[in-house]
Amino acid sequence: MGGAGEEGEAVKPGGVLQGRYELGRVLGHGNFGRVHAARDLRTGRGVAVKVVSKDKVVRAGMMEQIKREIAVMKRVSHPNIVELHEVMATRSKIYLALELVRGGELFARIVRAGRVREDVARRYFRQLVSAVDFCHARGVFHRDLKPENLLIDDAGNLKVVDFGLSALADHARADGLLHTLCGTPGYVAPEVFRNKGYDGAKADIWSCGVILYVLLAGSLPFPEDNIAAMFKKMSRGDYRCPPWLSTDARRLIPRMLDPNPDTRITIAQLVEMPWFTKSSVARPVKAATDDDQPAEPVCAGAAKDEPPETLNAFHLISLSAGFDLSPLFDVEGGSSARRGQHLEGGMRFATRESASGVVSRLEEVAARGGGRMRVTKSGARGVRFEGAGRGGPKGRLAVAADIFTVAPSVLVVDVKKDGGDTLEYRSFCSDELRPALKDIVWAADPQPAATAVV
Ligand code: PIT
Repeated sequence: MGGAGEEGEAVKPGGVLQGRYELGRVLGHGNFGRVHAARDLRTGRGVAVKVVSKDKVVRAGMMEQIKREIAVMKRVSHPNIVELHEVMATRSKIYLALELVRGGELFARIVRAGRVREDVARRYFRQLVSAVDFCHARGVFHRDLKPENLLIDDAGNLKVVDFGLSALADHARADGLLHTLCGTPGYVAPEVFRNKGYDGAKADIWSCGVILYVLLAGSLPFPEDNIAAMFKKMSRGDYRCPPWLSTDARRLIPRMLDPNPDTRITIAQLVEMPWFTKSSVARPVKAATDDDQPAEPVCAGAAKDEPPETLNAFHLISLSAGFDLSPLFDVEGGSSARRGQHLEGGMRFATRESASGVVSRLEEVAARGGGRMRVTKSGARGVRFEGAGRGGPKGRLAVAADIFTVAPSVLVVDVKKDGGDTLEYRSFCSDELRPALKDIVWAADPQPAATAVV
């Protein structure tokens, strides 16, 4: 939404506008003013009111822009676009009474969840494309599409807001192209940066491609720490897809993030792509054939399998080598962890095995010693076992393994010495425990270059 503006006069929660709208909490900041939740006193209906300071708009020379925003919003009435109910004005303010969307920004959801499951992303993305297509058909180009400008309502439907930077087709110059440099770095198409005119529809499709990538990957394809470097990467299509993206997503994203607007996918083509058309009902797994090989460019880092269901834990874990996840935790052994070794007297690993599978594996290890060890505690939260004999001078070796769920199908198992001699424990770990657990340890891909998330 950007462009926050403080109000000079008392338009405050609890106040009543024009005897009609009782203002509530601030929902966010639009261009030139705040957006409040409000109640229409005549109908009792909830609305959102964007309060714009005329003074600020005039000072910024943006009166035309506000007028355009209003004109555009009147033109576009669509279930996935925030509706403009009414415009009011006083000497110093303009008020836009808008459809109330209570669920907040899609951006906040991505930040909270890390990323979004493909089926959920597909639903949002279809609604986004429906809204964008509708706008384009009416000669409206949004030009600032990004997750901050996509709201989610109580029913989980997406609503596009902020047409403050939008353009109408009639603003194109004689070359048929738009020339204003606008938008948000990270989401703006490379041809907009080039400043030689651009097709507003193609530029919006690029932004939708970035949004799709962000939804599925949880990060920007072209991080924006340095605009020049970012532009170079955008122009070369230099980005990578994380390993969990499906093959269909890997085929679609490069068609949207095509640096050449002339060859970039159109909405008509996009809605025919398998990722877009896929039904949400699970289909039987089909054996791979040669026909499955992509004809078009596929996003680098391709995985052959469907993505795992789990969210960001996979990403975190994939960045940690096999057995030692200690960089993810701030408990004991920090210094040895930083040296990339096992925890002092402990080891930790991630697994996609079920808790009961981990427990029986640990019980097997304990049983292997031919009665040398006995299990003293066993349950879904972990296992403890110890030497059956008297043990050495430091007592019986005891090992405790705690099991934590970090995501729906990812466990972290934390193995510690719970008694006995450290050297004996270490050799038990390296000679018996580690080899026995090797095949259930969820390890980073053996070819990190192919799966790195840039
Ligand atoms: C909400 C809820 C809602 C509307 C908005 C935000 C509107 C935001 C907005 C509207 C604009 C604009 C910038 C932001 O230029 O129902 O959280 O016209």
